This record gives sequence, structure tokens and C-alpha cells, in this order.
Amino acid sequence: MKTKNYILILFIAFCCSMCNSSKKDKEETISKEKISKNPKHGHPTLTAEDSLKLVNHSIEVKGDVEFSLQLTVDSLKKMKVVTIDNLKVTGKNGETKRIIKACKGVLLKDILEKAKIRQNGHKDRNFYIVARASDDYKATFSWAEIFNNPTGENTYVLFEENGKPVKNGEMILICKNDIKTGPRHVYWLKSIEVYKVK
Ligand SMILES: Nc1nc2c(c(=O)[nH]1)N[C@H]1C(S)=C(S)[C@@H](COP(=O)(O)O)O[C@H]1N2
Ligand SMILES: [Mo]
Repeated sequence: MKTKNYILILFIAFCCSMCNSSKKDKEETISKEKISKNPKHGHPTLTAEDSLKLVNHSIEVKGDVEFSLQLTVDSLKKMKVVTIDNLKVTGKNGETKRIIKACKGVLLKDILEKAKIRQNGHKDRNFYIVARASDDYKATFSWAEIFNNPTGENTYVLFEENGKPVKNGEMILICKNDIKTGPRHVYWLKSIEVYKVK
């Protein structure tokens, strides 16, 4: 009798655990479905036509600057061009999306020095810089990051990769020393905006 009860309890416990694990599986499938259907999380592949609509032939440098600029690939080529090797693009989970062998670009710092941020004395340093794309994707930098931090030597506007024009716009912005480089990798760059913290 005792053994019978024992077997019965074991059987019930087994059934319960099976039931729970299948529920968990189901929950996981549902959450995965939600992610893949949510356009904010996935990167829906654009048609060539749609991608072309996002391309800008020049980027505007504007806001709190002395000289607003319209920069084209040609005008960037006349600035101090640097080559960046083995640029890794990593996604939000740290996965490597791609490695670009050789890129050419200009430091964001050089562009901002050309436009000259409108500063009132040396303590006027509270500015933020927005790199905006034509699909309104944005990345933000602070004055200190660019002018008083290694990020200043690692943030570029690129126009060439492996000897060819960059894809997804004529110019893209990257920050090479970010832990995950995907988020501040701005395709279809449209403007660089400088604003003073109010
Ligand atoms: N203009 C623009 N740039 C963008 C995005 C975007 O939606 N629009 N997505 C970003 C994200 S979230 C990542 S991870 C990287 C790399 O994306 P990829 O895998 O499509 O190259 O691009 C970034 N740059
Ligand atoms: Mo991402």
C-alpha cells in the first residue's frame, strides 16, 4: 500500500513538471513571435527602391555652430582622411554583424572644429551632438565625449569601404570604441546637429 502511494505521488509530480515545461516552451514561442513581428526590434530588409529614397548627397552640420556646413563626399575627401581597418559592427546582444576590412572617413571632431561650436568661454561645454539619419534614426554624443575623451579619436563619418562607396547612404557615422558598435552606427546620415543644454 505504501509503495503504491509513493508511486502515485511520483507520477503526479512527474505530470506537473511536464505540464510546466510545456507551458514554458509555449511562452517562449509566443515571445519570439512578438519580437520577430515587431518592426522596432528587427531590421526589416528594405527594397532597393526604398533604400535609395533615404540616400542624401550631402549632410548638414547645423545648430549652435558659427558656420553651418553642407558636406558632400567630395568635401570630406578634401579634409584629413583616415583609414580604419577591421571595423566590427556588433548588435545589441554583442553579436558580430559584420567586419569591414578598410574604411575611409573623417573624424567627427574635425567636422565640428570646422563648423566651430558657438561657445561663450572655456566653461561653456554643455553641448550635445545628434547624428540624424533620413529614417530619423539618431545617435547622440556629448561635447566632453568628442573633445575630452578617446571617443573623439574614434568617431568618424565614413564614405568608403573596401575601396567602394559605403552602402546604405553616401555617408555613415560610426563610433569605433563603443562596446556594441551597432547603436551608434548611423546609416543614411542626414545631419549633424549641435545643441546647447538648456
Ligand atoms: N539609419 C539607420 N541606421 C541604423 C539603424 C536604423 O534603423 N536606421 N539601425 C541600427 C542598429 S539597431 C544596428 S544593430 C546597426 C547594424 O544594423 P545592420 O545589421 O542592419 O547593419 O545599424 C544601426 N543603424
Ligand atoms: Mo541593433
